[in-house]
Amino acid sequence: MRIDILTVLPELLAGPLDHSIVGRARKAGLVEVNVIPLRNYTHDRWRTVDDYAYGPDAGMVLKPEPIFEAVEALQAEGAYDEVIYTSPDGELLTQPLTNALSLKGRLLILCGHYKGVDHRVREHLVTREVSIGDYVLSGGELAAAVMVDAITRLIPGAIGDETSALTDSFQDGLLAPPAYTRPANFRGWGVPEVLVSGNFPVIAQWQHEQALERTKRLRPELYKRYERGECDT
Ligand code: 6GU
Repeated sequence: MRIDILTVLPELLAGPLDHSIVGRARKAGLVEVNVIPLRNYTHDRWRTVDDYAYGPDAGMVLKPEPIFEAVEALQAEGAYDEVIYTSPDGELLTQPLTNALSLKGRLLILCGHYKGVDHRVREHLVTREVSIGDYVLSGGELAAAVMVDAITRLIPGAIGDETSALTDSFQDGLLAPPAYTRPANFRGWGVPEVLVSGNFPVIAQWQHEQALERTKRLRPELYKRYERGECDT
């Protein structure tokens, strides 16, 4: 899988994509992630990527020319399955959407910035707009890092224990059960008896009950969807 990220702030993406599961998956060749500076596709001496918005509102808007030039140059190396624009207007990033994106071969993420991007980019280049939650970020870079992380961990081999991505919260529409490690007694606080029993079917049953209880209590709307069988991961 290949994910290209087109951005005016490549520095913001250096840290999160170089470590842990994403860093290792990149080194192992499971995913290719390229951070591409939008300014590489400008031709003036100031490397201008934005301009004043038409109309009365203050603020700068990303110009269409460098974005079209960049995307078209990149597309010449191979077509994208999706050209994603990060925006609070977009479809919410959920586990089902993440699962679907992880099955694609080639993605481009265009990071939104300032007051936004010239609308012709969204109409004629972008195939999908994605938001990571109902709040406003200063730019799409952190959202792009979130997307790449959520997608990469689903790629077979990215996580040491092959099955552990399947037991994530949300993967079955439920929150994850509590986890414990040693010591069995820490400051007088114990570990649930069942977990130290070694009886795996009983442990699995307990974990499922815990997942149900936690989801019902902490995320009632998620629980209702689960009960109705609506979790379409
Ligand atoms: Cl993807 N971009 C921006 N700028 N703000 C957001 C977002 C994305 N998702 C939530 N807020």
